[in-house]
This record gives sequence, C-alpha cells and structure tokens, in this order.
Amino acid sequence: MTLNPDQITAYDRDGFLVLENFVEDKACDRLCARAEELVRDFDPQGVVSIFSTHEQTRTSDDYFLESGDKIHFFFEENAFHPDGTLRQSKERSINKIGHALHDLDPVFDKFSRTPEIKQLISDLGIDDPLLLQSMYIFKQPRIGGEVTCHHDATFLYTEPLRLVGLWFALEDATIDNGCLWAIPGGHRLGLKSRFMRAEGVGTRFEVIDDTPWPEEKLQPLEVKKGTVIVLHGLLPHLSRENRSPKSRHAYTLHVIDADSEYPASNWLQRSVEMPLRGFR
Ligand SMILES: O=C(O)CCC(=O)C(=O)O
Repeated sequence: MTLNPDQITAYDRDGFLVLENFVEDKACDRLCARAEELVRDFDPQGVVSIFSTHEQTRTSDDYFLESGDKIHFFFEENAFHPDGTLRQSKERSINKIGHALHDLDPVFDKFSRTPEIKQLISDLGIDDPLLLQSMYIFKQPRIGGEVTCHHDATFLYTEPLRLVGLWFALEDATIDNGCLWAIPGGHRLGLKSRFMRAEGVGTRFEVIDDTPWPEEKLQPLEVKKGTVIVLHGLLPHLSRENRSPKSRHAYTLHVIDADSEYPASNWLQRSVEMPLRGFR
C-alpha cells in the first residue's frame, strides 16, 4: 500500500494529495532529457498549433483534436513575433507535448507504468485503470502561459466520474515559476462544464453551472522535484504565468476506470487501432 488511511482521508477531504519524493531525481531527469530529444526532432513546418491556456479560446484545430492517440507539440501563445516567426528557439517555445506519450514513447511508457503508480491508483479506488492522457508541460521561462481555473473532469469526463490526475514535478515548482494552485475541498462543488466535440466541426463548452470559482480560496502548492500531486477529477486548480528565468517542467497522467463510460462526445478520442491500456 502506498497511501495510509490518513492520506486517503486527506484526499477525500481536500481533493488533492501531495506526495514528496515519489519519483527519484534520475527518473525525472530521464524524462526531461527525452522530452528535449522529442522537441529537437520535431519539425514545426506546417503544424504550428498554439495551446491557448485561456479556456475561452482553447485551440480546437485538427492538430489538437487528433492528438489523443499521438505525440503532438503545442506552442506558447507568446512564442511568436507578429509576423509568425519564433521569438526564441523552438526548444524555448513549446508549451506542452500531448496526449499519448505514455503509449507511444518507450521512456514515457516506462515512467508511467511503475508498480508505485499502479499501487497509488489502486489505493485511490480505481479498480480497472486505463491510462487516458499524458502531457509534458514546459512552463517556459519568461513566456510560460497561465492555465486558468478549471477541473480536469471538464475535459476528461466519465459517467460516473472516475478520474484521477497525477502531476509530477520534474523540477522544483514555486510561486515564482508558476506552481499549481488548488481550492481545498473544491471537488465537492460539482461539475461546472464539459469541453466537447461539436456536431460538425470544432469543439464547444457545455455549461452546467456558471457560478464563478471561489478563487480567493486558492492555495499555492509549491513542491520539490520528484513530488507527485494527486488531483481529484473535480478539483479546481490553476497555474499562473511564469515570468521568472526558471522553467517549471511537469508531467501529467490522467487515469480513468474502465467500469465508467467514456463518452464519444469528449474532445479527446482514440482510433480503434489504439485502444486505451492499463498498467500492463
Ligand atoms: O501544469 C500546469 O501548469 C497546469 C496543468 C493543468 O492544470 C492541467 O493540465 O490540467
């Protein structure tokens, strides 16, 4: 057992859990090095897609919509000059890589399918886990964009809701370089909206409850490299801009339960040739 009863109580109460020293430094470094290689080998010609971190304008282009079973690269909003050329190197311009690193890349596969993670997910009551989505988030120095307050169930809805997010700090995360902030207990506020594929083309938000988040209750989660933050699918959280000279790399993995239904209307979909897998 990875979690003791107090930790499970804290997770149920707060909607998140901070587990320090969950991953060894060298495993974090291996992932950073692999992400660097992937970016180096990525040719952006013709596929420039920006990850807008503001929910209202979240990009819905084909490159984004097709990324559920691929390794795709998304740029920071502030990466470009008005004429469309990059302000800085490609390596310093990528916002994130998503969304099937854990199935398509051997280094990410190995990092995502350790006995410790499997046990953690089992302790959280996910009986038949499926690894749905992974993201490598760079939070680049100076231009790292903000991620506005949201809960992950908006984007990765299941019926009934059985969604756990794992947020691995690959570098120290501080208020300065854009750490996560969360509203303790906010997972009990209920589902606010769903981000869905629209009939025809693109995506839309279906609003269920438009009351604003009580953002005055947000608390910063400053954590050291190697920490995992476990996020309940309904927990409101955000990260602010990174204007500091330090990056804040993180890797996230979202796990659902095969016993819940994963709707065809969710934005993130897989082709039949690449079904979701658990920890095997
Ligand atoms: O890592 C971040 O800056 C925020 C990530 C996040 O909230 C998410 O992907 O749901």
